[in-house]
Amino acid sequence: MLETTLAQLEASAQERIRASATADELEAARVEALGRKGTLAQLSKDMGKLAPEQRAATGKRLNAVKQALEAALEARQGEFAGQALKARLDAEWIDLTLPAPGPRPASLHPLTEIQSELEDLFISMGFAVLDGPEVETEFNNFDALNMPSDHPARDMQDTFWLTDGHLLRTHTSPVQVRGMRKLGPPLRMIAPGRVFRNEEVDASHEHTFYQLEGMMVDREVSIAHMLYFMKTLLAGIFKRDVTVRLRPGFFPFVEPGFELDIQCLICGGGGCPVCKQGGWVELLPCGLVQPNVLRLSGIDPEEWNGFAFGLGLTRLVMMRYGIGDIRLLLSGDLRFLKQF
Ligand code: FA5
Repeated sequence: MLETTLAQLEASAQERIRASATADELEAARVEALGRKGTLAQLSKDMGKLAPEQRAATGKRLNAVKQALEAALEARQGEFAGQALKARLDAEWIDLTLPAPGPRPASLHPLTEIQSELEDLFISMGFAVLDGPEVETEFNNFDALNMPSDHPARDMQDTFWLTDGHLLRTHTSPVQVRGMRKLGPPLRMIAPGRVFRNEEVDASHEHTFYQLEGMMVDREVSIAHMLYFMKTLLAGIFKRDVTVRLRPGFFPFVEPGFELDIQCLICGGGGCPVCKQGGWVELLPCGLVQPNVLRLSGIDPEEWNGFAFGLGLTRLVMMRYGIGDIRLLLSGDLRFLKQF
């Protein structure tokens, strides 16, 4: 009786194993036949009811069925694994004889591109391009620009101080100081470069960004001269009319001082995260050089005067290309960079 059931069970389990089309179906067949609560387990329990002389023979037979089913399962699992491997190899197949795609065309980073356009423009107007160190002395970054240690204006630029008393320059203005001392008047210079501020980062503020300083020292320099150069700068970059506004601005190293803002080109002035919903972007602070600044760098303010400006180069790049988040510029993300 048990013998017949065992034979039927083996036949139907073998059939299920053969017929399983997926690894899941195969597993279900295994659980049904060989699982802890499966049919074979049930049969071994029933063996207890047999006469002792029958028990040994049936036990042997039961083991043989179990082994046969395990072997069939393993074989079928092997077939599935083989099929999966073949599918993967077919999908990953590469024709090594095809020609290589060749080097990707490279392009300049948009910051580098605009910086060199501005350098060319100012060189054509007789300006020297100066470079200064990113690690500066406190004196060049602040004191020589009419900001002694107790001056509240220092707080406007959150500073990364180094342990030896130096700092990461907070603006490119210390290169004015280096330029005045090295070249003396008359002087026309620009100084593009990286600056650092310990600031909260958002869509329009980075802790590391680029400025381009400009300075002219000569006899009888006026605000009209300053405006001429700044307008030329904007026309050179935007090559179209942009709406600007000039308002009073305070910087201890210029007097009078101005802020030149540009109507936001991301939103057209309607308000967005870049202009903090205000419609205007601070771009180009400027003014006539404060006489103390000239004096501190050995230039007689009775004889010479000048103007200076500090362009937010990173923001200018954002305006020119319509980049809605400053963080993209230094992200190194090729999907972003490939657009330029
Ligand atoms: C200055 O740094 C002055 N040295 C500029 C100056 C030079 C004024 C010469 C007068 C004469 P300000 O802190 O406003 O000023 O920064 C100048 C420009 O840098 C801003 O208008 C803005 O465009 C840009 N800027 C400032 N902070 C950030 C920042 N965290 N991320 C990106 N751009 C910034």
